[in-house]
Amino acid sequence: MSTRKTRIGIIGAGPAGLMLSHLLHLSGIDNVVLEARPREYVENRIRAGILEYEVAQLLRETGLGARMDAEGARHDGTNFLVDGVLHHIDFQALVGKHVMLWSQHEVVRDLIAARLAAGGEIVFEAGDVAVHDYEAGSPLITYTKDGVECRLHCEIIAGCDGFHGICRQAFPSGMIVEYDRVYPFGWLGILAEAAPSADELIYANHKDGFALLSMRSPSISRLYLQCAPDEALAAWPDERVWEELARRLGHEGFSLNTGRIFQKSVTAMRSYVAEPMQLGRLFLAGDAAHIVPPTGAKGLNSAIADVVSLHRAIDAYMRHQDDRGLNEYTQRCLKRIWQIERFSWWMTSMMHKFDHHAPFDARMQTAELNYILTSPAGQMTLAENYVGLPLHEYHRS
Ligand code: RFL
Ligand code: PHB
Repeated sequence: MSTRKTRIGIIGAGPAGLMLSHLLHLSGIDNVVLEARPREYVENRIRAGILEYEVAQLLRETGLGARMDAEGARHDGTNFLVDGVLHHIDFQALVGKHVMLWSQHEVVRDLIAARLAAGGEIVFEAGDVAVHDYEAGSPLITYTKDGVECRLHCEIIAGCDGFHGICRQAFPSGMIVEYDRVYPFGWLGILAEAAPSADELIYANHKDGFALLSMRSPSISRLYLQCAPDEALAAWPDERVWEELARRLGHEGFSLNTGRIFQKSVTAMRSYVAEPMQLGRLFLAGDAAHIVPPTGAKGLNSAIADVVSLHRAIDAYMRHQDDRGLNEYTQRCLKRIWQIERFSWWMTSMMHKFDHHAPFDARMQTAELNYILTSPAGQMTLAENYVGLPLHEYHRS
């Protein structure tokens, strides 16, 4: 049995947990991260690809921007393909901001490297992680490492353990209200050794279903197709994937670059929010508290927004015994999160094929798209949300 102490115990080494650990370290606040998976797994988990303007700024300001600026790509706009016609949305012209294309696993790699270089502690392959006594004010985390039982005493527990983690589930039933929407489709995603076929992303609304062209580097494409939520990968040999992508993304002057597919997976889509995000000294952040469908590219970004808020609250408490930020954490985060939920739901509703749509609903979707793509006000709404709502505005008291 090993017993020790830290100030903040963080569960989960995804973007939320690692960024919180990094921000706390920069404020001189001792913390330990417990992660169920091995380091190699966490560093190679392929997920999101777009960073909001202020999230990219935050990485730079906290010493994590060098590789992103050297190897990532700045995107000043994006494209919508509707009825075979390409519409360009110029973020820079509309709202004076851009986004960065930089993979989540690269952000995670840089965060892990920075924490370890600074002497930070991340316990990978921590087993049977459980939280105790957080309502009483003297929190304890128990776990096992290499067969040894460990006890970590702390002042605050940050539950950054994703949607399937244990922290949200530790809330007694009746203490949490869940808001949930499951969509009747998923995304089949591939990574391929193929130069991107466009400079910026293409979001396609096609009569046979949504498609998205994205990328990871000048030689790697990331592409998605709307499919059934439980689609069998066996039904999608590589040739079928390329044919379908070429059809749904096709437009004048476009040709789809193809290459070896080295990753293929299906992701189901849901919107989910748990309220509240705090119970006593246990705070939830990121996917542990909320999920969005990926259409708005917001999952990773909203995980970072939560921990920016949590870090500020912890910092004020540790420095000045000011616990207002901690007490108002749920309320401050949820204000922004529901904006993100709305945008992600709206993008998803506007871009996908809904089999149950009555002809009236289908016309409404077309009208919505026509408005957004032809009205400067509509385009500005899209651009403002896509580049990211301010990280701090929603955190003012
Ligand atoms: P994460 O990244 O899930 O990290 C949680 C970490 O907690 C660990 N963990 C535990 N550790 C200790 N004890 C336990 N009992 C634990 N249980 C879990 C996990 O191993 C993991 O390391 O949550 P975080 O930090 O909140 O970050 C959120 C983002 O990862 C997420 O919102 C996005 O990646 C969502 N998402 C996407 N978002 C986008 O914006 N664009 C995308 O293209 C996109 N693709 C995706 C995605 C999420 C996916 N998931 C969750 C299946 C594709 C996939 C497949
Ligand atoms: C991605 O590159 O994986 C990506 C980009 C934009 C999205 C979703 C996923 O909206």
